[in-house]
Amino acid sequence: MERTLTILKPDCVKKQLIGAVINQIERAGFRVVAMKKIKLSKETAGEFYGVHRERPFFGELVDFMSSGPCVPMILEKENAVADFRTLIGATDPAEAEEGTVRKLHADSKGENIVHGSDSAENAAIEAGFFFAAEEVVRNN
Ligand code: IDP
Repeated sequence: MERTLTILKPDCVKKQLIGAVINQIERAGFRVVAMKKIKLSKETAGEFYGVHRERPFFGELVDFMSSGPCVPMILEKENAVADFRTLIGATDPAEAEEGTVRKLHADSKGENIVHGSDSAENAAIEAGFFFAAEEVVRNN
């Protein structure tokens, strides 16, 4: 079993797609082992995306990620990191495969509905960013 960290981004919450996206995630075989709804400050959003600090879109990304509540979750599945990135599709919805979460719901490369960790190592770091050990509970 592997874990990945996702965030249902503020556009997902604003569009009232929390349920629809979690449904797609669960139907794809992922188990939700941790979940909460929070509103990130600009500072916290900048910290989470610190790796992109020098990129031209960093300010836009921080403004967007702190624009409203989001829903971080830890998901568990065999091959969770790679399978989740397949499920959500390319960063830019225009380039995402048909049927992927971003192709179905995202408006732009910036406002693209979901985050998905890019490695198991980063998944563990990102999980620790949002969740304390006692908030992570397997279904059975
Ligand atoms: P990923 O989320 O598909 O792994 P990354 O390249 O790691 O994509 O970028 C992180 C996030 O930064 C993206 O999901 C998106 O919200 C935002 N982002 C990436 N590239 C751009 C861009 O060119 N313009 C605006 N926002 C961007």
